[in-house]
Amino acid sequence: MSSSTPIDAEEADLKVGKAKTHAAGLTAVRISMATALKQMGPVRTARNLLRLNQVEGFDCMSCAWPDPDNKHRHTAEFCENGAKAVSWEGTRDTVGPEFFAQHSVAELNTQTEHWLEKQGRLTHPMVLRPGATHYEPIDWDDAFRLIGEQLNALGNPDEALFYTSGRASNEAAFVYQLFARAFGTNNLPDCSNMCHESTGVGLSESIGIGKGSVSLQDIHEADLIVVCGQNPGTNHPRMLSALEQAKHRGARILAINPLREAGLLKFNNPQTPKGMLKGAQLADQFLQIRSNGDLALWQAFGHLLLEAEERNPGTVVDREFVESSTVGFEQYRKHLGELDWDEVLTATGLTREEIESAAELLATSKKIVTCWAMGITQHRNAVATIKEIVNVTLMRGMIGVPGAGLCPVRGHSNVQGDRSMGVWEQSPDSFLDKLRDEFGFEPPRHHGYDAVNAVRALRDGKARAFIGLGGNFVSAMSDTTVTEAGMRSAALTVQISTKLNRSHLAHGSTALILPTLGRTEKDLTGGIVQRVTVEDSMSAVHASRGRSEPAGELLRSEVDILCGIASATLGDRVDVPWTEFARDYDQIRQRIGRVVPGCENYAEVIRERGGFTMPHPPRDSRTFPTPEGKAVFTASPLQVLTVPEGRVVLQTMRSHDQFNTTIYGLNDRYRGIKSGRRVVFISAADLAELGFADGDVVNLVSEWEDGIERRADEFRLVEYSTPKGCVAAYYPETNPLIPLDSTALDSNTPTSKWVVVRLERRA
Ligand SMILES: Nc1nc2c(c(=O)[nH]1)N[C@H]1C(S)=C(S)[C@@H](COP(=O)(O)OP(=O)(O)OC[C@H]3O[C@@H](n4cnc5c(=O)[nH]c(N)nc54)[C@H](O)[C@@H]3O)O[C@H]1N2
Ligand SMILES: Nc1nc2c(c(=O)[nH]1)N[C@H]1C(S)=C(S)[C@@H](COP(=O)(O)OP(=O)(O)OC[C@H]3O[C@@H](n4cnc5c(=O)[nH]c(N)nc54)[C@H](O)[C@@H]3O)O[C@H]1N2
Ligand SMILES: [Mo]
Repeated sequence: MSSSTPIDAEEADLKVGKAKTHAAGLTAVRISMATALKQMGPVRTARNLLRLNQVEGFDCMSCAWPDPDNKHRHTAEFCENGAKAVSWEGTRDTVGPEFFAQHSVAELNTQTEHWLEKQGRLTHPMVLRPGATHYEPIDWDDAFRLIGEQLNALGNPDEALFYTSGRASNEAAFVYQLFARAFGTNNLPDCSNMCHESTGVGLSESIGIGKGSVSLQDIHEADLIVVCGQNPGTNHPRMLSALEQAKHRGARILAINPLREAGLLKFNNPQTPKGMLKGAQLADQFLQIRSNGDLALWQAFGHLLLEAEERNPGTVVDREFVESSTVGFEQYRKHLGELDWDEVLTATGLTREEIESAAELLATSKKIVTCWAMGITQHRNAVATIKEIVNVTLMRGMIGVPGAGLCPVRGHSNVQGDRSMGVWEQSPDSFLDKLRDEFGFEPPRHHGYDAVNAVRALRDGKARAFIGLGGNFVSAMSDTTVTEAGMRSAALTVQISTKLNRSHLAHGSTALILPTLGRTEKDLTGGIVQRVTVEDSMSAVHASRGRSEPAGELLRSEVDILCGIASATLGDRVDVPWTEFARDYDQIRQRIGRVVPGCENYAEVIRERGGFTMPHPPRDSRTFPTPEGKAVFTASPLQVLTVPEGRVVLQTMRSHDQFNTTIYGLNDRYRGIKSGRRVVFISAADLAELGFADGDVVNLVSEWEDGIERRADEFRLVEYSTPKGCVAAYYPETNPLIPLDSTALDSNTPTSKWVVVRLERRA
């Protein structure tokens, strides 16, 4: 199977330089300002960048890292990549009816993701009628009516899919899931299914709640911060300020990653004169682990900590906590009593000494925070790995005490909030009961489709309509060929978007593009200044209000659009005041306050205090809402994934110049790549063994148990420091290689960090 992703002409100028050993610094400031000025002009730049992450400003959409308190907040509380996200949204270029009249869908399909988004902001609702070659303008009301007719014509409500990308506000998310359930389905796949789902599953099982247990204050108090499977220098640059402050206090950092990411090594903080001059050395120890070695590593940590406890009883295991608040410790201890070191060393590619010295850090530190992201969650055994991290955390009693805890670092700025609001294909009955009591209808109880199952349903003709609240499902999902074909077989696809992307072009028989306001823009729906609310990675909820002029007069807010669709579809089938909701979001917040656990008096609290932190029993009171009422030690078998002869394992990741499928530019500064994205980072040892050289161009062929060969063509090999057998390339170009069925056990997340490939010499 092959998918011909268009190739950017600029790729011809691809240049490979040396990888950097430190992150940020003056270059970052220069780049943020230059991008901002080019895209937005001076007035919008000043207005937007200075309001970023300030009290009464808007929440940066580039990641879910929390805002610092006033003591730690800078006047310019943004990073290079936040500035890029804001500038990208604030561009003065627009894409309207003339553009679509000029370019057919077929022609647009030959363009890259980078080109498509670069054309500017979508300004008009557009429709593509069955058999048409071009999108044409449509009135909002006609668009809503058309969608309503098509949804109501489906055989049953479960033929509709309601996808959410994690940028949607709490208000939009709440209205959206309410609409889907009133319509009659729990089909609410979201980007979380491709992202931190493994975290949610693993943490729910072991601590009873799927969210991280730390606040930013804990990071400021920790004496050991573990950063595992995460590239904060690019994806959460504001986290580097917190790490830098931690280092100044004398905290230590342990980094675990196959790549020596610049942001893990050293940071020159552009926000402080001290940082500018000296730069902070970040990782005290760096474990350059093989892909997927983390389960073995954390088992080895557990094993070594238990041994240390035996040598000096009472010094490593927090016995009081283990006895009073956990179950399963004895079983865990027995399980890890015997450890096959050969397996551990094979899986991790590390030496025993390296592992022992890291374990020593874990044994002797008093307050430990462990952070992780996609390098952990997007693996076959991701859930087991996360539970293993929890085992070590529980053993040391590092949860629910200041300065310690579990810190999954979320991606999209409101992905966590969307879940809290009920965007979940498996919402529990307790939530659905509340929804029923509040709105007087019976929500469906059977679980809906997650992202992977949504594609399967499209492929198998079980789903026929797709609504996307933001995002770019077609490019973000695995197995691009299957996903695209599935979308094309739908009767209806609707995308609520800010910019043009592939999901508008791989469309159903009838397709609509509904242009919406972004986070930075003034929302005057209903004639009043509206605010929305969001929840960050550390469960802090706060208000966000955009100030800049909308990119077009016809743009509507997400809430307004969703209420329009809901009202046109459901008429008076349910007793929900859609029109009032859209006129005043406080009305939605009042309902959130009555339905969503932990959000009591939501409207008032937001109005009066601007924000609050959601309850988290393990963090707040060391109580664990599991069926056992205690935190759970788990024993997982040690599986070591192996790679067949002559093959390598590919991890698919982000460059410094992208936000998921949004490609800002073709550089990856920290990794030394200029003007190109079709590169594969590979070790010198693999190059030698496979008979290739740096600079060779290859096709990637993925091999999977279904016998189908999936391909992505024309990638330049770049010699790089990565463990032997483990290569890396950017997503979304590599998504055609990931089989739809290759997912994490229990969470069904595509295994984006583990794809077995063969390199094929180009003739
Ligand atoms: N600027 C910018 N910011 C973003 C995003 C963006 O695209 N651009 N995306 C947002 C989103 S949605 C998300 S989810 C986050 C993603 O944030 P990250 O998780 O940092 O994103 P990735 O680029 O996927 O990086 C994965 C990291 O894990 C490492 N890794 C890969 N495999 C393994 C492994 O087996 N073990 C270990 N220990 N490490 C491994 C990789 O080398 C890489 O450093 O960032 C968010 N913020
Ligand atoms: N191979 C591989 N695949 C992956 C990953 C990986 O690491 N490797 N990572 C996965 C992860 S972690 C994630 S989260 C997903 C991301 O999947 P998505 O969230 O679906 O994708 P994005 O690229 O963030 O979506 C970009 C589009 O969102 C729209 N948009 C931007 N801002 C707004 C807004 O304010 N409102 C609305 N309505 N629309 C807006 C724009 O039209 C833009 O084109 O991808 C996943 N896919
Ligand atoms: Mo994500």
